[in-house]
Amino acid sequence: MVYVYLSMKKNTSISFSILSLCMVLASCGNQQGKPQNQQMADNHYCYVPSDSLLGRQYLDRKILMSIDSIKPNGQLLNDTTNMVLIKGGVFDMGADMPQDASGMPATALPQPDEYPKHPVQVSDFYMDTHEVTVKQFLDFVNATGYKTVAEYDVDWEELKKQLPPGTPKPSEDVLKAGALLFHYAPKGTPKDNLGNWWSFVHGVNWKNPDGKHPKLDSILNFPVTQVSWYDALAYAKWANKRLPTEAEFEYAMRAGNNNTMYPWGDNRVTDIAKQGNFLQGEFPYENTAQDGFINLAPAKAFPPNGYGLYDIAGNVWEWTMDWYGADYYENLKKNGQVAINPKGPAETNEVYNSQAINKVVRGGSFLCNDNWCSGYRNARRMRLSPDSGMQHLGFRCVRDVR
Ligand SMILES: [Ca+2]
Ligand SMILES: [Ca+2]
Repeated sequence: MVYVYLSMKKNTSISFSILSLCMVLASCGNQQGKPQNQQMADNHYCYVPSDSLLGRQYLDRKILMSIDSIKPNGQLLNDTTNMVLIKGGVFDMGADMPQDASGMPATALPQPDEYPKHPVQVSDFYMDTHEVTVKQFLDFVNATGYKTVAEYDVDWEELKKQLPPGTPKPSEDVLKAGALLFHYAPKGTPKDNLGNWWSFVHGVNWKNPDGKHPKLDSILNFPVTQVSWYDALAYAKWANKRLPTEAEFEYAMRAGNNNTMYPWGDNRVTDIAKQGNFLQGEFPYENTAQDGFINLAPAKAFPPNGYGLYDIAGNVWEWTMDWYGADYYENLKKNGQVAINPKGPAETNEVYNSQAINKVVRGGSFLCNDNWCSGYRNARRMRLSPDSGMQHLGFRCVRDVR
């Protein structure tokens, strides 16, 4: 069983299950027993299954093999068009409290998994200046014939391996291909069940991200959504790039500003206008769209941060490479050294459900506001099962400097 997790309120997280495929990570070079900084310095990423895969027990070999078979686009091998070089450095990763938190709801402030703040060093890297668009993803699909996870019916033989023995097979209809769609809930609907505003809808995928079958030509400049972590990994391999680590994402989001709450500094999101595509109003009941967009915005519709990165806060959440570990920061901090290029824990770890298998997503979406997820905060962490596609989730890529 695969679970979707979105923590929403301080100390709370709500889950609901969807039926879909299983999960993977492709990170190489786990070196248990070495000092943290040495271990991190030696690590590197790869895309192919190997005996040294970090967290391999979570991996779906079939999907990984399919990704492995994708040939990188030769024309993109060294292409850094629409990428920005981010100079590496050391920063304090994790929770930032505002000088004045008066009137701010708990949901707008650091969550337990953002602590403790700890020193991290990242190396130089290139990062896409904007979220990967439908056009870019279309080019990838046209070149490779790749099919996203949401375009496959669920394989019951695979799925049942992850379920308690004796779990009955659901109806065929439930196992049909699809992804998660958001819908506003009537005012007063309890906020304790994600199923009140997220629904698994058959036929939804990256070409039909909102279930309304838009003409593909009309959404080419919008970020691609309804893509799983696998799909993002597959695109990255074709583009000769990779997904950012959680640390790289936060470092890039901060844009050199030390210990500020947001990419633009410390001004509250309610005090500023149009820093990103967020939600105005009360989630999940209404959205006044004062920023001009009730749902997705085209890529680059808002000003970039100090590193030239558009929509690094808001519009769509973005996949990172790392497994989610609720206690990962604590473990790094215990080590007492600067963590060099940390790449997440070897085992995914979720305090609310020990069965959860989650990758980190970052940056918030058009559904974030201070009364809900505040995902536009630099330190805000969110997580999701790697096989899930959602209407407010996409990705961007990075590339090592060689
Ligand atoms: Ca908006
Ligand atoms: Ca974003």
